[in-house]
Amino acid sequence: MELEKYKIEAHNDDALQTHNRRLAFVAAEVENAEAIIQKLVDFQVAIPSWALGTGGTRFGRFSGGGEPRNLEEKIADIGLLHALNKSSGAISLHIPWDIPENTTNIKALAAQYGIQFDAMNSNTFQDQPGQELSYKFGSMQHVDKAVRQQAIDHNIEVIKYGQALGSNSLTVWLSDGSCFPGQLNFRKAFQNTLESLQQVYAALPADWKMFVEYKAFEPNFYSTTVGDWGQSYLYASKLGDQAYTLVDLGHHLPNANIEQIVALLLMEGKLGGFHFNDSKYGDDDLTVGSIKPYQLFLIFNELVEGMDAKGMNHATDLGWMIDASHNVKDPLEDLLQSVEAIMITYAQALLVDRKKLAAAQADNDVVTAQEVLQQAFRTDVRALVAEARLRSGGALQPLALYRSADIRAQLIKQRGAKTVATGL
Ligand code: PSV
Ligand code: MN
Ligand code: MN
Repeated sequence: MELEKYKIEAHNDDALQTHNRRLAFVAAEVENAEAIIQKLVDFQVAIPSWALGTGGTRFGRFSGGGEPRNLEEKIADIGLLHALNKSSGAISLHIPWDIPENTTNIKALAAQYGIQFDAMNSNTFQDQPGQELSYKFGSMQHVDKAVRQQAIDHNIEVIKYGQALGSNSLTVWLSDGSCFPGQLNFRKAFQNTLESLQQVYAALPADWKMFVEYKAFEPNFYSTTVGDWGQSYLYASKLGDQAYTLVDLGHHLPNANIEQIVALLLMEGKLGGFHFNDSKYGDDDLTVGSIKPYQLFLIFNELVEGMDAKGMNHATDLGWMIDASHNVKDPLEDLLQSVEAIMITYAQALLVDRKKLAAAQADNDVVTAQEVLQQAFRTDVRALVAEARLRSGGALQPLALYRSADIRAQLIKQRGAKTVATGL
């Protein structure tokens, strides 16, 4: 379904007076409101195809109604999000969950909604029906060369789909590892993985990037062969200039200092992409900003500082994506909340008084350094984010409009009350 333009306009007319009052207040408070609004207009966050259905856990899945039943409907859902917030203009596909039957038609459909194809994701963590060899004991790390070759071939096939759709990056997340001590020779597993990744890297088009995503544990619970940023950095460095580390916020051991990891990877020119989510315990994939908003701010603070130091373009030089999905919320509402949290936090990071912070650091003035950061974090920038949406043709209050327009009810009417999106 599509959200008619007049509904957005009517919603904005109703909300405009209150919005203008809030905007005037924050614009008077901050120095660079116009520049921040423009940066927010430019910033786009890709939506993963697998976040549009209820995620579930290994204990169960409670399907929601009106979930997209195929790739076309997933694109339509992201089209809805993008119409509402104008910041979700890209989709990230997972193959084989999202195999396009006809890439030309799919590309044209996405273009109708103003949606581009973000990073392509390969899947060698599940066995597919009819698959010749099993990934039970890993894919690129496997002791059997034939299994490794199957994983390599799959990744090259994913690149081909991506080329046909106009994507320009491949994210490789491997669940490879071991569940028990002694199961695996760590060095051989690393070497096999490196050699396999090198084969895929050799097939990468010249204008593509390859993202090596790490994760501390799950589904393997003793060791993971790309388990942390050090290992990912090692692979990416050995692979070459087109390979980068991808940071998924949920993939660290508890209390990891993710902002420091981000700062150093950026310094080394090896940070490639980001998967946003939030978590309390492990890879919980909860709504961005729902559990640790200050940590998210500290990460964005490093991103802005590190990218500016290198003269990087915030909007285009890193891959920004949400990687979250779970059991209890309407997935589209969850994604609207996640994008909003990202935009708010990005705006707050842009507010940080960098000169004052650098001076405080040079003086070992710990108190002022904290004051500078928290001054930005505690500023209510929601009106700046809303203004960026308004200028781009989106809705002032996307979530409120989603509810008042009864979008989920219409999706259920179209697609049925018991639908299961393909994916996790
Ligand atoms: C793994 O936990 C992960 O974060 C990777 O990005 C996967 O591709 C994605 O989730 C979906 O399973
Ligand atoms: Mn991820
Ligand atoms: Mn994950």
